[in-house]
Amino acid sequence: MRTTAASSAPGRLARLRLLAAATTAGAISLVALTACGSDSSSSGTDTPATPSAKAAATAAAPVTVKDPWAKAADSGMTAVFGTLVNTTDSPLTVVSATSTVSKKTELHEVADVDGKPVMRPKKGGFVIPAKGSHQLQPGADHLMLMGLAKAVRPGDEITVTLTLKDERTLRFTAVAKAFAGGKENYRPGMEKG
Ligand SMILES: [Cu+2]
Repeated sequence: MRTTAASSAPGRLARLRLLAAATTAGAISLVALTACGSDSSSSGTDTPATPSAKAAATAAAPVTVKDPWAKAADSGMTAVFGTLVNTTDSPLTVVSATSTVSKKTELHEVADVDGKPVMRPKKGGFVIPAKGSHQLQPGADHLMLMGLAKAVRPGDEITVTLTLKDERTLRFTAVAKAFAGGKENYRPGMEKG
């Protein structure tokens, strides 16, 4: 794979253009996310993270993440996207996540609530079908990084750890890029506190 990268500069340029086009398209869908899950944050259903108790059983998960990326953000929260690929003959479920830059990381979905797209925690987690994949993308399922410890700049590398239902874990790195349309309107004042 890596050997062709240096030899095809024109091809690379074309890919960059494609990427730019895709980003623009994605931006449009994200603009619609105006009511980002703020209604569910006060329900008290969040389970406290207690990963250390079971750390001894941790093993590498048979999952890879294709094309991971993060949205650059100055503060507050941001999202990580990519394609989760399951290499096994059984379905696998991602039940939780952590990142190196956020206090909290949630598995989010975008649901239609009264005709409006709304972000909220995904009940049951992300299910990756046997020998299949599950896509995380703007406007759909994504990893929500909440309570950023610092600004995420384009080019920054964010390490994300996913935990499966069977307690196996997967760590991957997402590189941040500017994503113009990704202003997620968690209403000011409701999130900080
Ligand atoms: Cu979200």
